This record gives sequence, structure tokens and C-alpha cells, in this order.
Amino acid sequence: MSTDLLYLADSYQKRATAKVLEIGELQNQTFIILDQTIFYAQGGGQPADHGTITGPQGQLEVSHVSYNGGQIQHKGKLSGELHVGDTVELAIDWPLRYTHMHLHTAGHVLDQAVKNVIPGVIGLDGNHGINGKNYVEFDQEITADQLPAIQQELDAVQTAALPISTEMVTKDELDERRVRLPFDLPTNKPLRIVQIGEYEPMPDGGTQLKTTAECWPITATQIVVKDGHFRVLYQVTDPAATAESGTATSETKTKPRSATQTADLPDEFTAAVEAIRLTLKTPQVAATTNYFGKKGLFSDVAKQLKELPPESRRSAGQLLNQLKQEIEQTVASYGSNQQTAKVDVTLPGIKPKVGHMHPVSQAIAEITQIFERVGFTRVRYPEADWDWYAFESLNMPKNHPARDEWETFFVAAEPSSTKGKLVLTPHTSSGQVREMERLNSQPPIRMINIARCYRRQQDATHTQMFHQFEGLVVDKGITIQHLKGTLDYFAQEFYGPGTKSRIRPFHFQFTEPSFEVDFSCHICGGTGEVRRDGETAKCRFCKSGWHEVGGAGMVHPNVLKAGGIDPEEYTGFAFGWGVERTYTLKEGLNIDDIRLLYSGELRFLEQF
Ligand code: FA5
Repeated sequence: MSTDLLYLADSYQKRATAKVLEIGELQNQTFIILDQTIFYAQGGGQPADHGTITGPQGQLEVSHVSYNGGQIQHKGKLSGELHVGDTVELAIDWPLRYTHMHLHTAGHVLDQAVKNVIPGVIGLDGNHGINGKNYVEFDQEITADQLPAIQQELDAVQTAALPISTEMVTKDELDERRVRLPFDLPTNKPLRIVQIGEYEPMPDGGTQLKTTAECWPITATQIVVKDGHFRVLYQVTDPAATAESGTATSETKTKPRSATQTADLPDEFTAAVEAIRLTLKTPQVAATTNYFGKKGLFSDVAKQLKELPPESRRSAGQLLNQLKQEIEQTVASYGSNQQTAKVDVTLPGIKPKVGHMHPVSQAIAEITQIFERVGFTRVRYPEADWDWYAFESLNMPKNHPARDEWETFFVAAEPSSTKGKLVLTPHTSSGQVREMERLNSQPPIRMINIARCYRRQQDATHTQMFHQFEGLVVDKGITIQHLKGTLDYFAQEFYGPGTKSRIRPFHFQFTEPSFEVDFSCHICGGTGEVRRDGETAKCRFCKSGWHEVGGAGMVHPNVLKAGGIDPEEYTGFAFGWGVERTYTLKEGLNIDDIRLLYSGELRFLEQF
């Protein structure tokens, strides 16, 4: 019988009752298997929980928990007796677990922050506190000068107060939902996905916080290259502990002081030492914990010394001396460990006002995910770019009348001798030739370029600054069918099943043939008619059954040539739509003036 993992449904459960299924001895320790548990078994980069399992005649001090073929082994020191069939009370060491949750969620937030800075990067692995190491490992090069940008994204995700939700899934459901699996999934554990806000869901079996607003501040500290992969190291800082001591961070409290001290020590010993270090983080916990008494935490771990192999004892002794000093210094700085902090628990709490991502940012995140799931790479190009990229390379030579429609803002800057004047990009099509250049004119290209655009326009459906998203696919044998398939896919993913796309002939200089793209209206289901007061009436939302969102077409041979690609060998399609326009057509939004999105009116924005 496998152990029911209660922590998967509720990471905040601190106590539970369970039945003992099996008891045994392993490496001088007792292990217990239960029918259900709140103890997290070490894995996925998250350390095991500690705590107690108490029965009618005895108690197990749990110092390690591991996953063993569907069953959870709770290992530790038994005092008294426990028997198969006993009903036992489980209590986890909550401050330790809560710190692990902060480290774990921070790892996921960091993963997303790095993806926001470096489109297309893949997270390969992570460690969130085991042996005091906190990092997320990526496949692509990340340099130290990208740390400030990563930090900015980390701060933004936290300020946005994004909800963190989890959901149990089967392997087939993961495939159906096209969840990207960057690493081999364990086949012997239940599968769960975690989702932060609208970001791409990730497979995850650990314990998570409920919102990014709850996260302790996260700092990306360093980039380390390991076996050709790039690790972003991070730490979290408990604001309560910092306020008291000015120094407490996951790094200072969980990182072993020197690699030589822990290299040859068993994981369980270093994990026990790290667990004690974590208790030092929170003043209330450190001030009330028994470290040196008979059943004290330090005394307990010190007793393990004689059970270690002789060659490890020297470094274990050094580590214990260091830990002892840390405990003494910390406890002295927090006051006597007999004194509890004076807190008036009757005072009402102050509920901080939390924000969320702007609706346009939410839409951008969702659009990005939809395209990334089918192999597109998100890119960004300059907002102020040369005339060559915005017009000339797109088959719109100087003085061509087609340029008028883009009502362009010119930048008062020195023109480039080869690429012309500097303009505020009036459309994301300016990224097409840049993407071809980035890939050294070597298809396949699957680009999704989402960026701010600028035009001298202002009314209920136009703003001077707006966003577009541009798709560009170039490869051998690309046809209109691929374009139509992509449009249908996006329509159903963004607006829901049943939404259809339609293309109508149009003209753009940079595509041939060119189309305008419409999506069917969700109110009338594409018919243009609704039943009102028992009568058939015109749908007021679309008036025709369809909404126009932007343009598309097959990439013009001259554009391919401008990007150094042979149009005889390759073909491609492109599309470019307004983010605001596409978003406001979503069911239930009822936004009839897109200028409201940029009004800064909180009463409006708080609704999304
Ligand atoms: C273009 O900008 C083309 N670059 C699209 C394209 C790309 C065609 C690739 C073919 C291949 P257009 O000017 O129609 O096309 O703009 C596309 C969409 O951007 C519009 O349908 C609208 O949704 C949005 N848009 C344009 N101007 C504004 C504006 N001032 N405010 C808000 N949205 C705008």
C-alpha cells in the first residue's frame, strides 16, 4: 500500500493523524511507514521535513524522510515504542518546512524570471536548500551582467502578487496540455503541475507558497558554470529575521561554510546540521528552541558523531564546532533562549495591499505561452529602430505611399549611413529581417516577437503606444495551410474551443498573398445574430459574426532576400496583430475603449 501524500494537496498542513503500516531498523535508525503523511520526502531539490511522530507509547524524532517505491520512510530516533496499527500524531517542524517552501517557490519564480530575460532558455534542474545550495540550472549561457535584469524580473513577479496554484495530472494530460518537460519525470510518483500566474505550468511535486506576494525577497546572487550548464544561484531573506539581526538570509544560514567540511559527510548528517541552522533564522524559534539540553537539537546531532565512519569524524567535528558557535552567537544576539519574544497577539494584523500584473502584461504572458508550446521562440528587438528594418527591408522603399498607413514617429537622431533614419517602431514586422539576421539567414525560423509599437493615432480603438505580436515562420515547404492551422490553434487556445479563424484577401507590401485575419465572435458564435426578447437580432458586439485582429500573409520573396534567405529554396508565413485588440475581444471583458487600459485608473485595472 502506498503512502497518501497529504502535502501535495495542502502545503500548509502542520499536523495530521495516521496509521503505522510498518516499522523497521535501517543504519542504526528506526524507520516508519504510514498510510498517509504530511512529511515531505527529500526530492526535486527540496530537503526532507523534520518533526515528530507520536503514538500511545512512544515517539519518533524524524530527522530524514525518503521516498521508497510509493512509500515514505520516516527515519529517526525512537524513544519508547511504536507498533504496527498504532494511530499516531504527526507534527512537522513548521519553521523549517516554511523556509523550505520559500526556497522552493523562489526557485520557480527565478526560473520564470530568467525565462523572461532570456527567451527560449530551458530550466534543467534546481536545488532549493539541500546541503545549503540554492540554484536553478539552465541550458543556455547566462552572464553576470544579466543578473540586474533577472533581479528586476524577480522583483516584478513578486510585486505582481501572482497566485500559485497546483493541480494533479496524469502523464497523458501533461502531453495533451503540452506542458514542456525539461527533465526526466519520476515514473514512481504522482504527477502534479504548479502554475505561477499565467506563466507556463511546470511539473512539480514539492511544497509551494500560495502567492508570490508571500515570498521573502529573492536575490539572484551569482552565475556558476557547471558541466557546460549555467546555474543561477539565489538566496531568500526572511524580512522578520533581517529586522532582528540585520543578516539572516538563506545563504548565510543554510550554506555550509566550506566545501571541505561537508564533502565527505553523509547527507543525513549535513541535512541535520542545516536544519538547525534554519531554526536560527527566526528569532522566536531560535529563542525558544532547546539546542544544548538533554534532548536538545545540537546534542542530538552531536550524538551522531560516534556513528560516522572514522575518516569523516574530523570534518564532522569541525562542522559541529562551527555550528555551536553560530548557535551561541545567534541566541546571544536574540536574547536568552529562555525568553520568548514579547508579541501582543491580540493586535489586529495589517493587511498589505497587493497588486497584480497589468492586463496587457497578462495577455502577453498568455500569448507567449501559447506560441512557445508549439515551438516558437519569443524574441525582442529595439523599440527605436532604423528605417531599413521598419520599412525598406520589408519591401517599402523610401517615399512609397504604403508607408503612410504606419503614421510613424521619427527620432531626432543622426541617421545611419546605410540603414536610414531612426523611427519608433510602428509595427513588430521590423523584427522579421532582424530575426533572419540573428539566425545567420539559416531557417528554420519560428519567431514570436511581442513588443511596444508607436503610431500617431488616438481613438477608442487606437493608442499612440500599443503592443503587437508578430509570428514569423520560414522553412522549406511552408504554405498557407500552415498559416491557417496556426491561426486556428491560437484562436482556440486564446478564446476557447470552438473559436474559428478566417482570412480575407488584403494587401501588405511585405507579404504576398496578404490577408486580414478575423476570429469568430464568442457572443453569437460567428453567426452575427443573437436571440433578444424572443426575436432574432444583430449581434451588437461584432455586428457581422467576426472580429478583425490584424494582418498576415506569405513572406514576400524580397523580404526573404533582404534577410539573406533564398526565396527559391524557402517560403514562410507571417502575421502581426494588436495585443490590446486581441485581448479586449475575450469573453466577458466588455472593454469598448482600449485607452482605458493605459488610463492608470485603478478602479478599472483592479477588475482584471
Ligand atoms: C501591421 O502592422 C502589419 N505589420 C501586420 C502584418 C504582419 C501583416 C505580418 C502581414 C504580415 P496593421 O497596421 O493592420 O498591420 O496593424 C495590425 C494590428 O495592430 C491592427 O489590426 C490592430 O489590432 C493593431 N494596431 C494597429 N495600430 C494600432 C494602434 N494605434 N493602437 C492599437 N492597436 C493598433
